[in-house]
Amino acid sequence: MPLSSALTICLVEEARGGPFVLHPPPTAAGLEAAVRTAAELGYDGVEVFPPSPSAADWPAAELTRLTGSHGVRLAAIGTGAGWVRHRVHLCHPDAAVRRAAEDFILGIVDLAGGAGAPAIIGSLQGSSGPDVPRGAALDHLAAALGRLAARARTHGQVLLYEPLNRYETNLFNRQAEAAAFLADHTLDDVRLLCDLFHMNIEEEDPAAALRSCGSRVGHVHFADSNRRAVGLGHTALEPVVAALRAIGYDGFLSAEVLPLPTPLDAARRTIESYRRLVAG
Ligand code: LER
Ligand code: MN
Repeated sequence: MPLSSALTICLVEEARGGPFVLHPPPTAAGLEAAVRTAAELGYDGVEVFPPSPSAADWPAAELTRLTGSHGVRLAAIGTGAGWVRHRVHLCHPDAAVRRAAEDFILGIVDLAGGAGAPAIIGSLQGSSGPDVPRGAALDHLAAALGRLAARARTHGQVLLYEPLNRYETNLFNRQAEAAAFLADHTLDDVRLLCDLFHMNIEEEDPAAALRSCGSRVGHVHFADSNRRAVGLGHTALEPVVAALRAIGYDGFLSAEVLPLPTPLDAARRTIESYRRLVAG
């Protein structure tokens, strides 16, 4: 199977400054325009960052129809709105808040699974802190990932867990350490989301890190060193693509980048770089 390209669509008003390419209003017309843009530029898929799992907040019920009618696949659905909007996460000292985070993710797992895609756990993983030391935080994380992956499995999906850079979490910043944690806890249906922006900060050698994680790699956020579109920073992408090919990765390279200099420029620049590096 070849690699595939994807473009991020953020429907969360509170995340307007975030690293997502298209930021349409959370309406059916807004979502349709964004999906159409991705399709017209030649993307294979879209990755959606919705405000919640609820169809009351955005046109969730339209997702399958819109992707189908524009001939793009749904690459994944993000859960970060649980953090951005509600400040819940999986390592919070309060069990009720941890539960709320898990319920939010379960809703997205069901939504994504119903649409044939995996859900992403990024910022909702949280961090350890004075009230939740590292050991306890990792116990919370492992338990939640186990329950969430079991739900994803009922949809025939894996769960995507994303190590983040040190400024966003203190749980796992490097891919191989996260892969070892998943293996130690026999979390076999949890795959790594390898974000090349975070990896540029944390890894000694991003390509080597990908090679060491092998089949644990489940999704890739395709970003340059400065979190701009690939081609607008200084990450060496050729070795990264070679590493993904070497491990047999056949998923998405999904552009989770800042919409700079404009959303359309970032989308165009990404697909040009993708064609040069992957398809060319
Ligand atoms: C989410 O995919 C991510 O990479 C985090 O940095 C949250 O923005
Ligand atoms: Mn990411």
